[in-house]
Amino acid sequence: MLLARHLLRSTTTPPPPVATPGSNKNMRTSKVVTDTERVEPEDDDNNEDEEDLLPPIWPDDLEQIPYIHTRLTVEESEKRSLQFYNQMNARRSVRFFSSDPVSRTVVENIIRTAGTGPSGAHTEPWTFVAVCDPDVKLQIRDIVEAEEEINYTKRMGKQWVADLKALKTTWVKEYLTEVPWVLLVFKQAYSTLPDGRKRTHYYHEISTALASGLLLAAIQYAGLVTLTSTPLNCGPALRSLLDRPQNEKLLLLLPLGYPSPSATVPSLTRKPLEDIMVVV
Ligand code: IYR
Repeated sequence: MLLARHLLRSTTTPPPPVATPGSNKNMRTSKVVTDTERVEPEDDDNNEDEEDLLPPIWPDDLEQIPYIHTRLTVEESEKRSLQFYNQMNARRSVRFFSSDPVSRTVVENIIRTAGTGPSGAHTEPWTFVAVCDPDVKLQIRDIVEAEEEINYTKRMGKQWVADLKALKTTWVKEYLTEVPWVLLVFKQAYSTLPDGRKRTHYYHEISTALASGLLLAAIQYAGLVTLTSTPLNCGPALRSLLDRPQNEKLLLLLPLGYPSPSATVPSLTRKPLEDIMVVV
């Protein structure tokens, strides 16, 4: 049987990640449910015991409701897609921020927008922490700068540091205490049921990354700027500072605000369409 399975696997296209029932027992393997990677169940995990199964996330008889859709004309669609592209093409990663305030309502709306992203089995495996408290921003800065200094001088290596030189990025992150808001995006690997059993959040990393893309678009659309950063090795300290639970891991840290009047950005261009699109 094992051999048959093996042969089958080697002659067919790879199966999608194996859906683990999310029981405690399977958390050993569901740890392996790392997003887009293939999952090999452990041999002794083949027989999913009925009592191991969690109730499905959604009931089998979940109601289907009409999808509300307004059809645009081709002309309108072309016009809007071009307008949206122009708006998004003006987005840049900005490293110089003004301390001008940004209303909480705007922050709530952009996070609502991020929360519209698709997610594996609609598990919505994300938490967006919006920090406006100056003390907490200072502590975030201290944590990030201390780690980034080690990153730049020891962990990243000469090639990486050389590749970043023109971008004028360093381990000093003044903007973290200047901006009105710092957003921290956490991915949730699983959730815990009231009885303590753990439910796997399928594709939690890609789902949260997709939601973060929507967050960036919403920030741009709201007339604000950000810097998409992935502070290497800062996750555990920031998670504990912000009192986030064990199932959450930091994915991104984004200062949010207005650009300072003297803000500059590196003169970079984007790949032309021909280089990023293949029509088959
Ligand atoms: N995380 C560091 C280093 C860094 C890495 C990349 I790749 C960049 O595009 C920019 C910076 C930092 O934020 O400084």
